Amino acid sequence: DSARGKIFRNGRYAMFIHFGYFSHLANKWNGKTYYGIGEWLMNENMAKISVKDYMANVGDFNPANFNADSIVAVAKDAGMKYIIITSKHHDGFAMFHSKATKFNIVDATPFRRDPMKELALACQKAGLGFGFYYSQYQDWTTPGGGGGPATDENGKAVSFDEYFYKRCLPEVEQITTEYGPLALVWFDTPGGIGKKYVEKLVEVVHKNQPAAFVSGRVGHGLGDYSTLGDMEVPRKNVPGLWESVDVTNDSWGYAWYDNNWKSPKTILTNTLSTIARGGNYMLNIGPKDDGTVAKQAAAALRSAGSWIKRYPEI
Ligand code: FUL
Repeated sequence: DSARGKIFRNGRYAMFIHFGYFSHLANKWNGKTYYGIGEWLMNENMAKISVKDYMANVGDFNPANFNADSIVAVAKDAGMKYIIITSKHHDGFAMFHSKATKFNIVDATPFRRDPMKELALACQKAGLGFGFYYSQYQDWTTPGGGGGPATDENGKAVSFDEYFYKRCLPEVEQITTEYGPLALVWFDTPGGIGKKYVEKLVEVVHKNQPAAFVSGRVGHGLGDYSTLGDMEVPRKNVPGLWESVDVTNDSWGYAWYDNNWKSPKTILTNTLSTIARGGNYMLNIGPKDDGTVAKQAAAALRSAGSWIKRYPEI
């Protein structure tokens, strides 16, 4: 399909957004701050939060000031051409109105809105590409998911197969059919996932969204392009179709103390050198607990954008 990946191939510069229940926690749990990437807070290497405790407190998450149009305005002013946002990260919390679990932002929080729908529509309106991040293998709160509980609430063993067919696949069906046209689906950390599952995911995305790319991190070499290591901006040329994923500060998900902002000059240098080497540069923002974008990130992106936008052919 010649239309497939058009937005990726022409877009080159994108906004990555890590947004979730972890944005509310902001790398703090029970009054203690943890240092590391914020979306990993619950993990055993960080705050080691039990599934029960993690799920029990999700009702405190209320990003009431989330405004899709203002996020899209930052991306546009930055010169970015598409946005990829976390619909479900490793913590298993669905940031859309999932039909497969109640552990989702509409049913489990006072926010009650579907921010994925709002952002999809705002991108369409502004002429930006849009796509989803989806953690297909790791799911730390769903029984059977990678790194998740091995049994259900009744103590019955749950296999990865059950997690896949009851949770993962139905959700991938849902995000690829209910949110308009997608530029790509960004799967991540394939870990020990079996090839038959990856084949199924690729098939579903390509069937429902013929123009969408599937990220290389889907696993088993079945993606449409490759992604370098996290925050890896290459200093030499890289062959093939590839992207570099990077952060505006240090953490993907919001961490309250993280003020190590990249300067506009660094953003500009990274963008241009990545594009010049044939790659795409996807730069992350982690919206805050109230859903707003940190003003330092917005300012740096806009400042770099004032130069980038003078050269629309880049
Ligand atoms: C990683 C994930 O484990 C991180 O949390 C983050 O999403 C990054 C972009 O990919 O491998």
